[in-house]
Amino acid sequence: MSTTEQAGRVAAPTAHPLDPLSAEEFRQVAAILRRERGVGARWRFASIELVEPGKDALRAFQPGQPIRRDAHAVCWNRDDGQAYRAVVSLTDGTVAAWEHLPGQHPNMTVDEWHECDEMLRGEPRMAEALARRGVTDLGRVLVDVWAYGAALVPERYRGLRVGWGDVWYRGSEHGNPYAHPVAGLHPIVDLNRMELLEIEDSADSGAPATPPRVMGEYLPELIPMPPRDIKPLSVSQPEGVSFTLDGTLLSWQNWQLRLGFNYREGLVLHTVGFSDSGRVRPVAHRLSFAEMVVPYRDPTTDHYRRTAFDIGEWGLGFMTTSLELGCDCLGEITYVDAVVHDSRGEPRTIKNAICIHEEDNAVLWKHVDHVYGAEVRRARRLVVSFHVTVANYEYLVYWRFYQDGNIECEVRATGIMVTTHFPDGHQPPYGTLVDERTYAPFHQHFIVARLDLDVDGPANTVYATESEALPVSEENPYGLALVVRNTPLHTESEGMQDYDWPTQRAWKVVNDGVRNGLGTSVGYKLVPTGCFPPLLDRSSVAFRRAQVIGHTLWVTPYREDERWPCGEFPNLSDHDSGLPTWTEQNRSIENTDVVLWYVFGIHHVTRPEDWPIMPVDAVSFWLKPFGFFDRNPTLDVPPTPAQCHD
Ligand SMILES: [Cu+2]
Repeated sequence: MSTTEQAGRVAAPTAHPLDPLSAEEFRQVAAILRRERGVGARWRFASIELVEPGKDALRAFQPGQPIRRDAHAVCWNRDDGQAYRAVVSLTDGTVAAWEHLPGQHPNMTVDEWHECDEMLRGEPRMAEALARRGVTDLGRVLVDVWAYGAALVPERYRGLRVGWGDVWYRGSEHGNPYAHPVAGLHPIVDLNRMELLEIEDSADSGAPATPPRVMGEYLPELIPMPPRDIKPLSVSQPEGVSFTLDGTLLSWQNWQLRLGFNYREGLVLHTVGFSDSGRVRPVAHRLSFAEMVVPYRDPTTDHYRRTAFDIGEWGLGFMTTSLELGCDCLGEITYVDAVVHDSRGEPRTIKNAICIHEEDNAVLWKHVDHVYGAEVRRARRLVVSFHVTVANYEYLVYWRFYQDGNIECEVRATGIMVTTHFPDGHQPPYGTLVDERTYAPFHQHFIVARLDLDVDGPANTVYATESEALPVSEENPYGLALVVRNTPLHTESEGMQDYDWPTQRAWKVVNDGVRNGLGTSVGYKLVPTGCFPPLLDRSSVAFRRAQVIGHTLWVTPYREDERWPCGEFPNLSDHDSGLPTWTEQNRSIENTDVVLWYVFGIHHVTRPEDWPIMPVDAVSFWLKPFGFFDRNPTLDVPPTPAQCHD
């Protein structure tokens, strides 16, 4: 990770144990495994990431101390399909642990996605199947390989590293690659031998013989209308920005946090704290996205296998794309590069992977005194963001820090929807008509945020907080009385919580050992927005693999190795071996180091307006101080400009 722009940063970055692996460290991990474990040319690296130091070690760390560096790696041998998990000591140059993972299929890799597309476009059987549909220009074809759920893999291919492909073609050289689906054509591929096993060709599936005429383009030169008029808008901070970045340590308006990055979660926020009267009070130990599950809700031939695990199968880090000034981020931007690796273990630098900037956010607070006039403060927020492209879809992730102690996490989805054609005279039951004889299947994007909060320290309890209207009684003759009930969640089974509209249920993470000046326990409230029910049969294959989506919130006691809510290897999985398995122990979650797993996202009932490219659909949730401070922490925000104060 390295900073590419100089705005607001300190000259010599200080090394820290949470710094992501460098390009050189990726190379070393691969070299050590080649040397010590015979990881050869027929192997692939699925993942390499830093072993993050434990909480005690982190607390004890002093700048300048020697730093131990270790990495986790998962790799597999393509010849026999066997996968291994390694702990590699970079400090000692040795393999500290090497574990066989029988029956496990590591995540998909970007290399496989490209190699599979390449291989299939040169496959004579594919060329024949396409020619039968009138597609002869293979240069315009894209085969998008997807991962499978185990239950849907044909019996004869069980145990293989199989993928299945969608076939698309561009209407012209620079046309949208996802504009034209090739209906009923799905290659099944052995990704280890990188060869075609068979083609599922249901040309008789009811899809129309003549493809519809669709307008699936978005490039200015390909759309049938002139661009509308718009004037320039500039953001200028003539005196520079108000944040500093020292290595990976980011400081702004009392906030302090550390940036991390890995192949799977992408951006990770570590040790988030708020400086209160000069003392940095912990709020969160680690914030990230641990899984994203995207079941398509269309049981027809072209879609019944479509349940993507964009984090567990593909990885937000691997899919992160470079950001461009003025396009992706506007204003005074500090970019941070990220380093990931390819399946050979070679480092790959993503330039401008993370964008850090400040934004004006309208009014923070205001009052007009009828005698003395108005007093106003402008709100400013710090935004740390990154963008990922997972084949046809884009996810834009924004962590926003506010002056009042609020943290907002917003995800925007954009990109190109999966579409499918249907014959004349039919109406699609499982999607919305978006173009001539073309519909976009309904689907859902469930995102699981892993929120390792440490509110003023690790000993926290989660309370469900619910509003209740009291019945009319002698004490409440007008029926106005409203009380708020705070119920501590004692065990993991109590920690499985669902959104509840009638009680406006939310959750407070409280440190009962720390009191504010008012004498109440300090806390942070998780405000559940952007959540929705799974609407999935509990016996379905999709639900079995992603049981985490069955609740809005799960709470577990912190365990270093519990990171992936649908299991470490959702690729070709049969069931969810993460949260449902851990929580079977029904451990205590009271007055301990808790981790919250918040499930939110987008219930995507597709619209004609989402086609051919989707204007962003944004969803967010909030972490808000609740008694963390004993008064409004923004009284000291200065009036800028000066006329905001009379
Ligand atoms: Cu969607």
